[in-house]
Amino acid sequence: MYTAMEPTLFLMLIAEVLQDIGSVSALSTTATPPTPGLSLRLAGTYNYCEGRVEVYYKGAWGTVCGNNWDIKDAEVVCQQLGCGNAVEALSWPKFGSGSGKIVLSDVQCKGDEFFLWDCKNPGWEVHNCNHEQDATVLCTDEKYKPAGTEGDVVFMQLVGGPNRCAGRVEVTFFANWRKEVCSEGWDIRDAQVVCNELYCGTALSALSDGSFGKGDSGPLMTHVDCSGSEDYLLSCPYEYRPATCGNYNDAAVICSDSGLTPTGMPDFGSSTIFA
Ligand SMILES: [Ca+2]
Ligand SMILES: [Ca+2]
Repeated sequence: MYTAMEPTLFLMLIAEVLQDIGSVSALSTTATPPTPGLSLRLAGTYNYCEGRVEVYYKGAWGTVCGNNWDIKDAEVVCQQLGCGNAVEALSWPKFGSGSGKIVLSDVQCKGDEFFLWDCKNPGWEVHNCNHEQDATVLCTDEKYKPAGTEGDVVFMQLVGGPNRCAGRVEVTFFANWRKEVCSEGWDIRDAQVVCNELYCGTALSALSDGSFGKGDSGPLMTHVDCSGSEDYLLSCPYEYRPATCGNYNDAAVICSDSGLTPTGMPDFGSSTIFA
């Protein structure tokens, strides 16, 4: 059945498709955002992308039982962590057993979920397992573990600029290697929250023209919609887009404490120079 579509709706759909051309997986824009309080890591090795699967749940790290653990489950883990593809899914703790609670078991991923806990499973802490069955994953990538990360810790910085108060916005959400913020809907109110959060004064400009370069991690956030009074950028409404920014540049900010003018030129303080 094909009913007449509103012309405007049709044009919007075309625009959306055109915008996403060039990045196949960018069509998956309906992903649920990272859940505060939940996190994922691979433990027991130096490598962020290889180890015993651990989930941060109710304020503590727990393990995942290897019952029915397979390569599709491992694929979701690797993708969620930004670690490439799954190489191996093990139902035993090759890199050592975990301790603490076993928080997930009998995980049945289709393989395209964005978060391990979105895969079908019997429920939190429902299992009949011990730590000799700790699920373990090896991914294609090799990365050193980020320092000082636990739970849903978020770290934000401005990169590519002359100092810490101007640059491309980079947000690190633990258990998600992606850091970029797409400039779709990026405006001065969003920039103000960034400047506040970094103690950099007032926002002089919200840049969406590719100033300060481009990151290569892939985006964490897009369509950021701050009112300007939020304390943290992640307190603002936003959409989670794990694939790409499409044709959008990375969001960037110039705060007053950077010493730059709103256009990015150094501010020599014209009134004193020409006095
Ligand atoms: Ca499975
Ligand atoms: Ca906005």
